[in-house]
Amino acid sequence: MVNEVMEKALNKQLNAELYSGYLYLSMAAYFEDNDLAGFANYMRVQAHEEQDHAMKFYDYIIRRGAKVTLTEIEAPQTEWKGVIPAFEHVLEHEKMVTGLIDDLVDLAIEQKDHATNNFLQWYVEEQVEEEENAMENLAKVKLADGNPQILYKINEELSAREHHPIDE
Ligand code: OFO
Repeated sequence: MVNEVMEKALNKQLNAELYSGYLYLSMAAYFEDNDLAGFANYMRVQAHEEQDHAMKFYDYIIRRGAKVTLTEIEAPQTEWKGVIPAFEHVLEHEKMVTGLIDDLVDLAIEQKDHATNNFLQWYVEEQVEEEENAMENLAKVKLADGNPQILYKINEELSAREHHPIDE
């Protein structure tokens, strides 16, 4: 079983993952509204991935005999000043999430909860990928700055992204 301190912290991270999904779905809507369907698809898939991250916490909390408690999800930003500010936001957001996961790992170690520490290592690795993707995408859109042809190509490329369920 997880103790009450871990139960609270895991539920808090479940909420943070749902918020990430909400933020990326909001970005998807923003790109739809700006006729960038490929960018919108990318963010929609990202939102789906975040939902998977949340459900992984959901399942783990239950497996450890604790209770899932859903709380209010903060309203995300709805407008950005273009693709570069949007992808800068993604990178900043993912760096912040990495910090949250690192704090959770610290807490699990402090609480001598080795199983939770082990469970969280999946997220530690996932955050490396999340930041890597965010940096790559930001570099790409910066290259396209002021060049509609490159932006069009990136938009096409991002339209190919598909959702794949998490491997256990
Ligand atoms: Fe859940 O990784 Fe992004 O936020």
